[in-house]
Amino acid sequence: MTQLAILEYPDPRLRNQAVRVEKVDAAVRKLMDDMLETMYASKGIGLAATQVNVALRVIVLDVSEAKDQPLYLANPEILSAAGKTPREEGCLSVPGIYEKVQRAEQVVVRALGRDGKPFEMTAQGLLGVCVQHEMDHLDGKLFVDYLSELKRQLIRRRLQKERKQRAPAEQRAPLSAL
Ligand code: K2U
Ligand code: ZN
Repeated sequence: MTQLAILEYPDPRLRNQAVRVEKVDAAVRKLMDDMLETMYASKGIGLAATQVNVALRVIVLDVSEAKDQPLYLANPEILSAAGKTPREEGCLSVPGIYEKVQRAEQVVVRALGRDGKPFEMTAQGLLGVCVQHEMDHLDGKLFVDYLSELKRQLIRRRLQKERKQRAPAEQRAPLSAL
């Protein structure tokens, strides 16, 4: 398996619209496995293919404490949603930022599993929020889109400053140029 690079906001590729997979074949299964490895390594509980620059409707999740209950969803669709609940969210593509977002308390989801067979599941609580968060990614939507423009601007500036500080010395502008 391979760890994949996770795109960071405001990378425009995070806005790509993912397309349905035609078949859960060996290539899609490898993508699912690589996404899961990447998610665990990044201490996440969900990951969408658009976050690793693959515009396919594939998400992986694992909200278990022991990190041993992975879920693989291809072409996920929300069949029904009920209730409303605010919860603080984070995102591996918006590191270090946590903000409250209002989402449905419970969703019924239909998808293809890693075996290519269709299944349905009812997701609530953290799993329900995570499924909705990941499905937004497949439509190029980020949780920061639910915040005010001012907050988004502040987040963009903070992340760009942190990226500059993280950049290796050879990529930083020489002091004489500052
Ligand atoms: O999409 C992602 O970047 C994965 C998120 C999924 C998520 C977002 C909001 C609420 C729950 C899950 C990451 O897992 S963010 C890190 C994280 C980890 C545990 C709980 C909440 C957030
Ligand atoms: Zn996210």
